[in-house]
Formats: sequence, C-alpha cells, structure tokens
Amino acid sequence: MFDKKVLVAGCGRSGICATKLLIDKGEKVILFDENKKNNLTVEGVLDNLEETGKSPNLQVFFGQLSQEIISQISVMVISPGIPTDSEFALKVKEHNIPVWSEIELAYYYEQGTVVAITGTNGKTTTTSLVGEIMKAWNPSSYVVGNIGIPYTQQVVNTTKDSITVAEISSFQLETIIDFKPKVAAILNVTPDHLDRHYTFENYASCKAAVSKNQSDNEYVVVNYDDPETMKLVDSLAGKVVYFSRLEQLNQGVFVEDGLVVVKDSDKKIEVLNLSDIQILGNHNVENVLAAVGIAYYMGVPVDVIGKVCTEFKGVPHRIEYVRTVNGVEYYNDSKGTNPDAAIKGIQAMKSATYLIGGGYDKKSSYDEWIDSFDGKVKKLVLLGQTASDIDKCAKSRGFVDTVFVESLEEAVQYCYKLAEPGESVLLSPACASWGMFDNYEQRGDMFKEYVNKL
Ligand code: UMA
Repeated sequence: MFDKKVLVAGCGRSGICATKLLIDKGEKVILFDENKKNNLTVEGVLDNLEETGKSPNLQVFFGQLSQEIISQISVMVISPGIPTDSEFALKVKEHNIPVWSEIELAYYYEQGTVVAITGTNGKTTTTSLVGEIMKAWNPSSYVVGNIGIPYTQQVVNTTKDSITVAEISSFQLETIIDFKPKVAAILNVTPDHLDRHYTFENYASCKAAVSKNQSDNEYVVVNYDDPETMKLVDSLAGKVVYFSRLEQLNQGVFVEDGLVVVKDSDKKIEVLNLSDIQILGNHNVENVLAAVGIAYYMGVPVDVIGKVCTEFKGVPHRIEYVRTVNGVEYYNDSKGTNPDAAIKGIQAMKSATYLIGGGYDKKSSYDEWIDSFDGKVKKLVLLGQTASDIDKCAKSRGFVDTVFVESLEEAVQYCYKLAEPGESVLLSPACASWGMFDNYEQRGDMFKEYVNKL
C-alpha cells in the first residue's frame, strides 16, 4: 500500500487502466488530466472507468494541479503521452514525489516473467511475433504496452508461471524505476520523437534504459547491424546477445545459407528457412531474427520458434494490403509514423506509387525519406501540420510532384481519380497522426474505410 494517495496523470488508455488497477488494489486515487483539448468530461471518464468510477476512493479532476493535491500524494503515475518536463510534472518532482511510468506501476504488481521490446521501428511486429511464440509455448502469455493494451490492464492476470511480452516506447522508459525484463531487446535506433526528447542522445538513452536494472542473469538482444544501437552496448547492464542479418556472428542469431541459426557457445542450431517466412522486406527479416533471439533466450524450444515464425502473417497498419480497385492496389502503412519506418513502406512497393504523407510535426528530417522515392513515387499527396515542410524539403531534393489536400478522404479520392491500373496507392505518412486523428490505428482504419467505399 502507498502511504498517501496516488495521482494518475492522463485520462487516456493508460490512465484509465492504471486507475482501475490501483482502486482494485485498495489504493486511493486522484485521476487528473490537463484536458488541453477540452474533449473530456467527468461523466465520460467515469463511464470509461466502469465499476471503478463508483468507488469512494476515487477523485477525478481536470485543469491545473494545485498545491493542495500535491500535498496529498505519495507517487504520480504518468501516462506516456505527457512530457516529463511539463509544468505540473516538474512541480510534482520539486516536492521529491516519485514519478512512475504506467509500466513501472504494472511491474510493481507483476508476478511472472517479463520480456520487453523497444527500438524505433519494428517493435509492434516483433512484439506480436514474440507474443505468438510465447502463447504457443505457454498459454499464460500476455502481450501489452505501446502496442495498444496498457500493461496495467493485464498485470492482474499474471502468475509466477506467466509471461508478459511488452512493447515499450521511449516515453514509457523515461520513468521506469525497478522495471526489469528477463529478456529485453533493442531493435534499432533512428531519430524519432525529438520534439519530446530534444536530442537524439536523450532519445537513445531512453531506449538503453530498458536494460538498466538487468544483471548478468538477464539478456538484452541487440541489432548488430545498426551502428546507433551498437553505440549503446557499453551502457547496457544485461548480458548482450546479438542478431545480424548481414554478418555471421561468433555468438547470437544470424542468417547462414538462407537459414536462421542460433550460435550458442559451441552449438549451432538451425531454427527456420528464411524463404518460409510470410512477412516481407529486410526489416522483417530483422524482426524475425530479434524474435528468434528473444524466444531462444527465454528458453522456448526451437521447433516452436521456427513453426510460429513461418506461420506469422504480420500486423495491421504495417504495409497492410487493403484492396485492389480498378487495377490499383491500396496499402495502409499508417504505422509509418516516422521517416525511417516510411522508407520501409516505399521499399516494399513494386510499382509506381501515389504516396499519401504528412501529419503531426515531430521535428523529423525528411531528406532520407524523399531520397528513398527513387523514381518510384509518382505523386506525393500531402496533408496535416507538416505538409508544407515536407513540400519544401521535397523540392529542395529535386522532387516536385507534390499536391496538398485538406483531409485523408480527399487524399484517397485524389489518388482514386489519377492512379492507373498496375499502380499503387500507399498511405505511409512519415509522421504521427496526432492533431488529425487520435492515433495511427484510427488513421489507418479511416483510410481503409475510405478505400473500401471506393
Ligand atoms: N495529456 C495531458 N497533458 C499532456 C499530454 C496529454 O494531460 O501534456 C492527457 C490528454 O488530455 C489525454 C491523456 O493525457 O487525456 C492521453 O495520454 P496518452 O497520450 O499517454 O495516451 P494513452 O491513451 O494512455 O496511450 C498511451 C500511448 N500513447 C502515447 O505514447 C502518446 C499509446 O501509444 C499506447 O498504446 C497506450 O498508452 C497503451 O500503453 C501510442 C503511440 O502513439 C500507440 N505511441 C508512440 C509511438 O508508438 O510512436 C510512442
């Protein structure tokens, strides 16, 4: 039990589930939201809380955090979308009140073993794949975290034999205290969320924090081919194991003669044939190698790992085929929320492509994304806050075929009118969805809805 009340900051998915968990555990909770968008009502939040909303141990309020509230709390549980240097968070820290990530709160109640997967891109695919492998091995396995299911929602189900597979973002890692996965993974690090972390170094060190409480008894699986991830290795506390798509390693997971193999001490174990996997692209080979490494060091038998990897069909919103209309293929890559992820989307296209891009401004640089068009993009259809910045960048790099639209629906209609049979339409925005949509899932779902209406 906490001495005083727990302040839960943020009434989104994380805050609602954290509150339910805490009330369930008999704690007194103040659920707070700045409600900057003015889209919340107390009734709406209580509705989302279901039975928990009726608890006498709960207070909900919006606006500014008062001194009086701060004096009543022992800890603040912060939602990932709230910057840790926001005015109220700094005020709380000034009073030496610990600030916990929603992940840390869940971990406080965790009973079983935890796997944590971070990195800029590939997290969701790798987490889903590892989740499938774990479920095939141990039915008491749960998939949680940034993937969209708050960890605090599932932790009550954990037992000493269960496995929690968590996708963890830099936002969530910023405020962990004791969180310690048995196996962690850092898939890659490229610039992202610089509006929030300010520098690439800050962002990368948040990723490295996934290993900070580990010891030699825990593993951290690292991408040998990614120079920025390799720079973090010295700061990792767990036992480092590598995976590589490009090199044959002395120890670790790599590709040899088309086979994925694990080299562990003097054993070399064949896990699967790469040509049997169904998810496309080099980036997905890396995701499979990482998943093999994580599962192997969790102790999963290699036949189970190999079988699930070859059966796995990928995740929605990641280069997801939607439909062919008049000979034009439509793909939803709404999860391409940064330039690096969006480059993977373009690389996967096999024909001339109408590319829909733009969205919330995370202060990314678009140069490499534009350069990756490589004659494949026929028209860049731009929307959202970043549209004119992307347009300027495109023109400065010699790509002039851009057009502005006001909405995603208009973008789909525009492509529908112009694209010819044999061409493709790809939503892969290189930007977050915020501002126009609640999240990338909603953006992808709307895209599919518009395409399905054509
Ligand atoms: N809020 C404030 N002050 C602020 C900012 C927000 O009070 O300065 C309030 C808002 O009014 C809102 C609430 O905080 O009511 C929203 O909290 P949140 O943004 O943390 O949203 P959640 O619904 O809790 O979703 C979060 C993750 N969101 C973010 O990290 C932005 C979800 O990741 C995650 O799936 C979910 O927890 C469950 O763990 C989404 C995401 O975009 C998919 N993640 C980023 C990414 O993948 O790039 C990191």
